[in-house]
Formats: sequence, C-alpha cells, structure tokens
Amino acid sequence: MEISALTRSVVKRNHAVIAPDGYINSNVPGWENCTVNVIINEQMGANLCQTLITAAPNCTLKGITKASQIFFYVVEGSTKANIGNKGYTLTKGQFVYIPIEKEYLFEDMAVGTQLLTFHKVYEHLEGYDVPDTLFGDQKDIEGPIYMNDDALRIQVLLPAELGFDMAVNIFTYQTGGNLPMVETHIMEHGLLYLQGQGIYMLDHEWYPIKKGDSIWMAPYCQQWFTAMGKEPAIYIYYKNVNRHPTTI
Ligand code: UGY
Ligand code: MN
Repeated sequence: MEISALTRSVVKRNHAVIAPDGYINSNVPGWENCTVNVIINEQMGANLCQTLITAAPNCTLKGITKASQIFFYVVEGSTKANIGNKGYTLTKGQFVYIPIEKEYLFEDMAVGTQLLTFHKVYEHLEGYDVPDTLFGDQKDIEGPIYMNDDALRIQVLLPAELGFDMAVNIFTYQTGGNLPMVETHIMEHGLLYLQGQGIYMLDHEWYPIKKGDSIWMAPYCQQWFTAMGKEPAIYIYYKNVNRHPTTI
C-alpha cells in the first residue's frame, strides 16, 4: 500500500515541483464545470500564474483578460475558443494567446479536456503595440537543434517580437539528452511535463520528474536537466522576455 504521507512535490523559496497527487481544486468565477488546479502563482513568490483546467460535462470558461495576458494550450481533448470575432476549435497541441483587455469564451469542451494556462501581467514597451490574439498549432512550428546538440530540439510558440513580454516554448530531449550547462539566469519559468521522465537539478537539489509534473523556477534558480527512460522527454515552459532588466 502506498503511504499517503509521501510525495515528490516540494515548495521552496526559489523553486517548486508540483506533482498531481497534491492537487486541491480552486473555484474560479466564470470557469464553470471544471476542476482548476492553480499550480504556480504570486503566493509562492512567482511573477506568473500557471493553472491546469480539467473539463467536466458542460464546461465553459468565460472571462476578460484585464491586465494579465493568458496563454491557453490544449494538453488533451478539444474545445472551441471564441476571442473577439474569432472562433476556432482547438485540439491537442493547439493553443491561443489572448492579450490584455479581451473577452474570451471557451465552450463545446470534450469531457476530460485538459488546458494549461500561463498568465502574466503585461508590461507595455514604449513604441510597441500590444500583441494581437494569436491561434497556433505546435505541429506547424519548426523544432531547430538547441545549442548544437542534436538530442535537443526547441519549438518557440510565440513570435520573437518585442511587443511580447512572454515566451512559451516546447523543449524535446532525446533519451540521454541533457542541458549543455547549468543555466543561471534572470528569467523565470513555469513548466509542465508533457511526456517522458528525467532528473531536474534545481538550485543544486535533484528531483526525479515525469509526465504530469509541473515546476516553478524563480529568477536565478540554477537549473539543469537530463532525460531518462525509453521515450523522449518533452516539456512546455513559460519564460518572461524582452523587457528592461531593472528599474534602477
Ligand atoms: O529557455 C530556457 O531558459 C530553457 N533552456 N531553460 C530550461 O529548459 N530550464
Ligand atoms: Mn532556463
């Protein structure tokens, strides 16, 4: 029998590993007939919010983005997404970026559909327009080699334009692939494992990670990863980008 006092989840000052076994549902006004797990938010010390929504029958998500832009990614299932006068059915691997001050309605959601969201308060950049709503599909996005290592591929889901202050990327590691260095950087990450397993080093602590787990890495949380097992390890992650590093 598994002892219920054990978990792989940890919440530390500058990083967290959240495994699904500790999820507790949140009620979010306007998000009906679903479970919502708020995995990362400012209560932790983060500057982003990451949630996972799982649809029950008749699930609808209705709201307005206000000061925070939201990126929705279909992990599993399908949904219709209506933003302004645009409405498309999204299936696994498809996504929509919703800028600030936009009304949205997700409907016709298959039971069991899982949506990942990343939210960030938008920072305007003088001389640049707020980005438009953007629908996309992971399978239409190229996956070039990362840092000269054939075992590593990166897909950049949002355009590399200064109007955007957040990036969302999908990182694929062949078995045995690893980050070529310990990253030490100002940018923050929120991350969901989509496939496979491996070992993440976060601030010199070592964590086994697998599909379904999430990670928060605060700015300057040192990070390194190696894939393990028999299939590629794939994760989708958020990163803040394109803004001045300091107010000083
Ligand atoms: O973009 C990144 O900083 C990425 N290489 N980090 C990570 O995968 N932990
Ligand atoms: Mn990084």
